[in-house]
Amino acid sequence: MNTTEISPHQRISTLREQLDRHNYQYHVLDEPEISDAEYDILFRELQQLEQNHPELVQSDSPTQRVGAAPLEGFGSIQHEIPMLSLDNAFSDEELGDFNRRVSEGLKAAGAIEYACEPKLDGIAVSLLYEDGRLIRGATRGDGYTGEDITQNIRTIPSIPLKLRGTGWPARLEVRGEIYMPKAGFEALNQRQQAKDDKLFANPRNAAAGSLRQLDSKVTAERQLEMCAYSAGIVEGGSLPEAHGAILKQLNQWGFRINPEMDVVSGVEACVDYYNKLEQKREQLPYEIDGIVFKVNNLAQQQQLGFVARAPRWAIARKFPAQEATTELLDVEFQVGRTGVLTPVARLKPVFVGGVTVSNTTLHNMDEIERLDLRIGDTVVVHRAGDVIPKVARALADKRPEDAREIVLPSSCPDCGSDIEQEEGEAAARCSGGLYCQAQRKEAIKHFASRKAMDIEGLGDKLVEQLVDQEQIKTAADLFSLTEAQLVRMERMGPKSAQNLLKALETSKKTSLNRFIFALGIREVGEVTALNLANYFGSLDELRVVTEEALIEVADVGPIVAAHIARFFKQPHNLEVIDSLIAAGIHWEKPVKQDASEQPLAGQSWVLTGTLQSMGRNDGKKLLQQLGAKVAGSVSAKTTALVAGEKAGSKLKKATELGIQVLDESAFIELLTEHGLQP
Ligand code: 9MJ
Repeated sequence: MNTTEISPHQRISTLREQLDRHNYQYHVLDEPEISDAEYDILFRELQQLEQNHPELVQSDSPTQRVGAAPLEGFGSIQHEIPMLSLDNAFSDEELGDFNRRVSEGLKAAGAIEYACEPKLDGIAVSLLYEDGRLIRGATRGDGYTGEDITQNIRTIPSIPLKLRGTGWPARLEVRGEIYMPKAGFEALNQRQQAKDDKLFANPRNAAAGSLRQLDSKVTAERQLEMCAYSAGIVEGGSLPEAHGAILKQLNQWGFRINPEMDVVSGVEACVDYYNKLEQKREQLPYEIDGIVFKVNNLAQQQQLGFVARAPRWAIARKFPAQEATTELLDVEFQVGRTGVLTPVARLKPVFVGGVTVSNTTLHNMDEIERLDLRIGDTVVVHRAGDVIPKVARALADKRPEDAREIVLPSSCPDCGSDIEQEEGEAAARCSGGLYCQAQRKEAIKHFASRKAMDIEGLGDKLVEQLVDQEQIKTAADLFSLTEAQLVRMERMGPKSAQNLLKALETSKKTSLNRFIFALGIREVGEVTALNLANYFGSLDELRVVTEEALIEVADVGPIVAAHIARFFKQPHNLEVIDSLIAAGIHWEKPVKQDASEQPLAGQSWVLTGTLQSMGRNDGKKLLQQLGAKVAGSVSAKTTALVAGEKAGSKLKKATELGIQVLDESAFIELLTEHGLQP
């Protein structure tokens, strides 16, 4: 058809349809079909046409999501059907009690079917659609009366202004949670900081603050999402008979539903679901504070009914709180393998994130300054998932009069040597080297660790005792230990002593890269150790190497080269190495490999999204082992992109630039081809 034949009215209608569909693909299905730039071109064309033909503007046009004139205040709205809250369960037992009450209430002998959904930490809302058009949006409020936030709701791209498809009831109330994804929250706080504006404490507060704007143009600038989780009013039509099926139907009508939603049978499966999501929690792009379990069958829901203000057919199994307050009792300085002093917070024991925390690292003095910490402060401790708990902030208004400043010691708390701090470095170090017993202990622990010499049964406590009692001074002394010496140590019987001696013997057969890593040279991790082993092929070559030669090795820059060269110049290091070799440590000669011969030499790779079989960092190390450089962002120089689940903008950019993209299985195939495994 000739374009001149298309009327503005027709073109506007086509553009609206296209934009609505792309909006749905992007915000509801997470499956964009076009780039942001292409979307913007269509959007601008529609905007221009509507400007030229104001009579054709409609309130549900995609251009109308930018916000309307500010309000004086919010009107209030009575919920025709109250918006109830959920009962909580704080343990598997309490979840079991809930399941028992449900079974008894239903007089059911078999397993109950439950719909499981992550519990989003946001603001509950109600959206009313009449004849498929959004006519009203309200907050939950106290469950009976909420605030009219229609103008703000209309700016949220994952909320349909008109329903998609067909078959919706003439009056339909959709309920769900409005939340701010973690990325949007970080970006918002960065913008706030740049403007010297107040920061939001968490995504929930940011979402609430953004929704409570009288000026909806402000709301429009915030990255809010809405996820539907139930229906309220249903008139002039009907919905499916099960909760899971209702959500799928809502999804088809244009609502985002949680992709993790699942329907399972029986309470054990609910516990499994909870555990699985707890593991996944940190990787989710939004914050959740538990799992909601709902009896799936609607007839059963009706049979169970309500108690007080919560349904009997649903429960929120809460994750352990990730934050708790406690007192900072003291700060001690620990000396690490390379002499770095690490301040460690001694805390009044506090239960957080499912464990009791009584001490945690403060990393360095810069961190203490950033947190403005004093001994005696009340602090907020944060522990998420399996990560190390950290002091998130101090509560300034709770600081006692006698709070003490935290000062870096001027001499090593272990050996008394001077403490030095290099210009521009956050870390302070003990200058004692291997004279310092603390450094020696850490060096031996590192030598014995799993990724180094892998000496089974030689735990940290035992190393500490052996050094404290002067049974060993260096790693080489480990190999002349006797059963008689070992059985004198705490918790060491003849059997464990014999096992340890056996493990020491077994560890003597190793590989050059493990041995280099075990030496504990500053900045030489596993990957660098492997690159060094492959490049030089023998320890003798490495011992006499110059800094210039070292720089040729993949992954080695001038600073690392200087550390390596310095290490091999120190007589006592060479003595220890000689004793280790004399004790019988040996390896097969690696095939000497030029850096340029590595399979991915000269290539630049990027990793994005979530990988199931390994962490992103592991993936990075494996790529480096194959000789690739691993970059943080996609550019024209990128050779290939590994895209895990939920890959976002990097994947989009790589596709736009025509860069090779590998999914997880293709990546694993590549690794296996080169003899590596995740
Ligand atoms: C949240 N917050 O994610 C409910 N919720 O159902 C989910 N909240 C809910 N369901 C009935 N997924 C009342 C509240």
